[in-house]
Amino acid sequence: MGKRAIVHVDLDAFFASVEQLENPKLKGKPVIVGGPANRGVVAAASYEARRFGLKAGMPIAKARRLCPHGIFISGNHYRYGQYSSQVRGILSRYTSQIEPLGLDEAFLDLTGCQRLLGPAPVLKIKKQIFEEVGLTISVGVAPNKFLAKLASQLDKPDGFVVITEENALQIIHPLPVSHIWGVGPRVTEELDRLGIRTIGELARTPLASLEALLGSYARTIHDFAWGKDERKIRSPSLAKSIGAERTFKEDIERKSDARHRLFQLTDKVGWRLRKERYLARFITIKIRFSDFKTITRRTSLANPTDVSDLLFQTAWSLTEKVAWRGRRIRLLGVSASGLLKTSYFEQLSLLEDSVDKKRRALLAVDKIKEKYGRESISRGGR
Ligand code: TTP
Ligand code: MG
Repeated sequence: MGKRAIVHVDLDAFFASVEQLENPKLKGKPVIVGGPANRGVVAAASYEARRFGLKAGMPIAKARRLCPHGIFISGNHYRYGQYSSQVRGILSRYTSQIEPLGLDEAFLDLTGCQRLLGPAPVLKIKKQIFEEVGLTISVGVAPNKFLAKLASQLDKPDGFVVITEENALQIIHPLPVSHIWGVGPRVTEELDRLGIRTIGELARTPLASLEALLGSYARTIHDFAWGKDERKIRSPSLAKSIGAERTFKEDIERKSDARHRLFQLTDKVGWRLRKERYLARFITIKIRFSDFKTITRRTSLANPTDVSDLLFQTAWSLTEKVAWRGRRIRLLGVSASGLLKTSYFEQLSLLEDSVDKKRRALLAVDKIKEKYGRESISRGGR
């Protein structure tokens, strides 16, 4: 594999930073997000709170003891989802090769973007996220995913670390093994028993003795310890899109007809998204005029969604911006992209209540359609 430019970005104290951003009185104060909804543990602690020894996963009761003046907030997961999509929107200006990890982290593959290899573009990403969203991120740049993720953690918060093939071992070998992705407390302890504490010590341990301890996982972390990692950026959902288009028997002239047709198309796209269990982040419209001139316009949705009406509103406002009056439309198309698995959002209860109600009603209608055929319930355009 040739030299790659992998970037890992990770928002700083994400949930806590959002709370500080939305309530300036909390700036500079120890803010802890967590509580009952998070099984009574700390989900996020601001860097001010971390000075008291607080960290994610700690029981709230213990956190209160360590930091009695802390500000404890149960948090608003729906809002965090909105910030997350806003950040992803900015990242997608740089490449479509994005692999999100959870809400606040992502890998980007910027290989081949020669001008992107220097620090300038990464600083631009940081600047845009700070200026447009208001949050700070830490960034790691390296030839592979393992090193990039490790790099982003080295200078938090608001960090920026570049690891190259040349300096990789010098940087990682003195670090404790717990810096390796996937090495948790249990493995750390087992390695410690063998006298292996640093990544350098792990690298110099023969693979066979690690295999006796860790099985097939040994090779992966041994490779990591030598700075090796061939895994690719996986952005399957971004490559994928779900769309519907229609060429009309007679070209459309009237705005109300175009609106009605677009409504039917977004209804179909919404139905397919829900069936395949995706939420869309972007919507693209396609218009072909009677002279065969074709245009497409794309925009991001306010929030990831599979609700047909919301797809329609955005698609229609895009269509209205196109100067098509006086021209006749031969074909209309809508496609949804930037797809995210619905289950992820449901698990974290990231769907706004009112939207969630609408979705549940739609899902009930979908069920009837599945059973009795798509024509059993038809929705009229307004
Ligand atoms: P992290 O990136 O692990 O943590 P962080 O962003 O709060 O802090 P930093 O990256 O600066 O070290 O997780 C991102 C968000 O995910 C975090 O703000 C809250 C949430 N989260 C949980 O809900 N439960 C958890 O156990 C963890 C680790 C995170
Ligand atoms: Mg983070």
